[in-house]
Parts: sequence; structure tokens; C-alpha cells
Amino acid sequence: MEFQDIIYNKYNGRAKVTINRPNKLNAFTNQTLQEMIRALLDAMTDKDVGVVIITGAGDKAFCVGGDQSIREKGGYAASQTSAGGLEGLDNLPLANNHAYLLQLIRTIPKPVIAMVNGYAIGGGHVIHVVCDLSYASSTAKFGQAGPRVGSFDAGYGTAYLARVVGEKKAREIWYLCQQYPAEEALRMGLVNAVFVPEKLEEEVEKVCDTLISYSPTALTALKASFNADSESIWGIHTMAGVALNLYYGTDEAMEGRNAFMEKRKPDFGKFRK
Ligand code: 2NE
Repeated sequence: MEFQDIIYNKYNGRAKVTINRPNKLNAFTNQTLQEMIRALLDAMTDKDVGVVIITGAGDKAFCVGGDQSIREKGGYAASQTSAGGLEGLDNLPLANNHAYLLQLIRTIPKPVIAMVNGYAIGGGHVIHVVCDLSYASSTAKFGQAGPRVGSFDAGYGTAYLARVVGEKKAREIWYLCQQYPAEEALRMGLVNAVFVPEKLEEEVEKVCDTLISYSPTALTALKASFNADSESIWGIHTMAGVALNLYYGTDEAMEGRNAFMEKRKPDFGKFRK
């Protein structure tokens, strides 16, 4: 399989998806998301794959969400689907591709591990949140950026996050847009363990060995049962996606995006109703 924005490799029962845009802190475009979806569909249907790992290239970022440099009024620029993309999905808004990716991570009947090697911010943070397990480098930083940059990722980003860290913490994460170091993420139950950067991959490989040695059907049934209780959040997520696509057409949302790109403080005051 040919890809432009990700590296996809399979070995010893693992399928590994590495977001490969390190010079953009692994921010995603439609192309990136479609490639991730294609890779995960392959991992889902390959019976030699028992566990999936998602990570980012380089030592700075796991993923920092949508690529703000291609965001315009109305949303992110459509990708010209090239090798690795999903033909026919290139005209879908980025928020929809992101939503399908999140739902696929939940649906794939095998454990999906986020190996968080740096910043996990915005839509990149939500990718790790929906993974079955998250392991972080001690240098990783976690957080949401929406209200600061004119965006929101409600549904899995909010209601599901609240199940993971509790309502108060989830609201704080979204309302204040702070960045949380890995050790704090561990304390709030946002990640399963933290390792020094040199050990992260080795430790994740050990977890994979364990998972692969266990009954795949038992793991599949367990994953489905954990999902069942939170499945209605997919409905909230798709509804919020409709709102997000409308919001992206407003001057208020553009003020957030433009302020970030121009490295200035946003002026949202005039939009308060
Ligand atoms: C990621 C973060 C916290 C890093 O901060 P810092 O201070 O370490 O670095 P800096 O200088 O802000 O960023 C380094 C370079 O990366 C670019 C920056 O523009 C900067 O470029 P240069 O000045 O060196 O040329 N960069 C960072 N994030 C980027 C991004 N997302 N897209 C394009 N370029 C990016 C800090 O940079 C930050 O807060 N970034 C913004 C994160 C963000 O806004 N993410 C999108 C949220 S919306 C979203 O993800 C989404 C969704 O949730 C649902 C559907 C669709 C989209």
C-alpha cells in the first residue's frame, strides 16, 4: 500500500500507523486522515494482525490536530486525493473524516494502542482518547485547543473524555485549553503508563506481546462490551460535527484560526451575544 502522510507497517502481529508530518508536528489534513482510515481498514481485516499501534513521527509530537495552515473560512481545504487517500472521500469535510477515523478506532475488533511520543493536542488528543490504551513518553503533553483557535470536537472529545477523566477535569481541559504534562495525564487516568522516551517503544512492544499471546475472541468481546455503554456518544459526535462544519463558516471561528497563525491573541469579545 502506498502512502504519502503516514508510514504503515505490519510485523509480528502488529499493525503500526505512524503519522508522518513531523515538520507540521504531525497535524493532519484530509489526506492524512483518509490514509489512516485505509490503513486501519487493512489492519481490521488482516487476520495476522492482533494489535494496532498509532504514533507520530519524530520526537516532538504524536499529533496536534487539524493543519491550521490549510484551514479557510468554511473549513479545511479539500485534499487532492493522491496515492494512499480514499477516492470519493476527498470532498468530505475534514471533521467528517476525523469522526470516521475515531469511530473506526473504536470499531476495529482488536486493541488499538496510542503510543504518545510528544504533543497530543486538539483533534490529535481526541485520537489518543478513543484508543483502547495510551502509553506516553515523559516528554508528552496533552490538551485541547478548540476555544483558543476557533474549533471544538464535541462527542468523543467531550462526553467520552469525561468518562475517562471525570466531568470537572474534562470541562477544565476544554474550557482552559492548558497543556498537561505526561505525569499529570497519568494521575488523571488519561494514560495507562509513562516511560522515558528511550523506553517508550520497548515498553509498548511488551504490551503488544502480552496482548498477542491472549485469546483474540476474548479481547474482541471485551472491547465490544466496553464500547456498548458509550456507543450513543457516536450520535452526539456526528451531531456536533454538523455544528462544527457550520461554525467553521463564521468570522468567530476564523478569528481563532487567524490569531493562531498570526501568533497573536484572539479577539473574541465582539462575538459575545
Ligand atoms: C501544538 C502547540 C501546543 C505547540 O506549541 P509550541 O509553543 O511548542 O510551538 P508553536 O510555536 O506553537 O508551533 C510550532 C510550529 O508548529 C506549527 C506552528 O504554527 C509553528 O509553526 P512555525 O511558526 O514554526 O512555522 N503548528 C502547531 N500546531 C499546528 C497545527 N495544528 N497546524 C499547523 N501548524 C501547526 C501549539 O502550536 C498549538 O496549540 N497548536 C494549535 C493546535 C490546533 O489548533 N489544532 C487544531 C485544533 S482543531 C482540530 O484538531 C480538529 C478537530 O478537533 C476536529 C475536527 C477537525 C479539526
